Amino acid sequence: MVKPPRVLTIAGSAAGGSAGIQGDIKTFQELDVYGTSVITAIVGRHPITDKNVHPQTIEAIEGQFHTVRQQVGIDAIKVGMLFSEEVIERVTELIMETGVKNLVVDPVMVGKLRSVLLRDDAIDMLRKKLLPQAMIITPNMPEASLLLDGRTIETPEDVRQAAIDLQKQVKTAVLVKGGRLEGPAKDVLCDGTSVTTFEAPRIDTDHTSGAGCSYAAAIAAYIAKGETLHDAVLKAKQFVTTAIEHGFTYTEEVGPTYHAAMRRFGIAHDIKVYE
Ligand code: PXL
Repeated sequence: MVKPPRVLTIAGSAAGGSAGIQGDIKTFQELDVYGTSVITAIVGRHPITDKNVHPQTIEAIEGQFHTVRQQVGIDAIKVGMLFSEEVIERVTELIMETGVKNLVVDPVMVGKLRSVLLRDDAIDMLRKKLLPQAMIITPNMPEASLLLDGRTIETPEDVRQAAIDLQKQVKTAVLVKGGRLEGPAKDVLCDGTSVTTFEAPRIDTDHTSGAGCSYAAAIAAYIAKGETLHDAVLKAKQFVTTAIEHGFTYTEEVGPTYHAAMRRFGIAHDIKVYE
């Protein structure tokens, strides 16, 4: 009997199917792990303010969490959108009760379509309560900047220094994603003993919606499958770079990455890895 490792995503529902719960579950399926979910909020289309974000009640979140624990069990967890202080606090307690150490936290704050995914007043709670519990956190450049009190992060050197300084602050491994750099997409992993850069070529596309979610989901999937943190990041970067390479759109808008790309076409680009 085949029993794939179990990976739980705790995140928002992204109706468009590219990001959040939907993007994570597609990623899990592609990587042959058993995906489960706790939906923290339901996000509609193009909200400029947070009016189109519908947070779920603590009761609804607890109910989903208990279902997953009792019916399935958990080998690894990926956390995405949490939205409020209250949800961060309760979700952190629920995670700690499980004793699961394979915890990937994507500190999502603002989506590509400018939806507010985390209230401003919740950043401190995230930083103090949840992030120190993680095995790895995966901020993009704007998120790393917010976590480092608004510091400017523009160059590859800034990205590297941000990874080092954030690791010292939260005392957990940090992957700062350089997707907004000019030139190659250099992501820097700092685990407290070494600093490693994972570099992919820049892909000329607008269709990257959900890339950050899928990257973190893929890291969680590979960790659940027994990979080291370093190899999980490398393989997840191969997965997401390939998904971006084959990104597409059905409309005039920013479109999704193609979650099935690596399975259908193989790895699109070599990832350079160096200290
Ligand atoms: O890509 C960030 C993100 C995460 N989670 C949810 C989202 C988005 C972007 O729109 O909607 C639920």
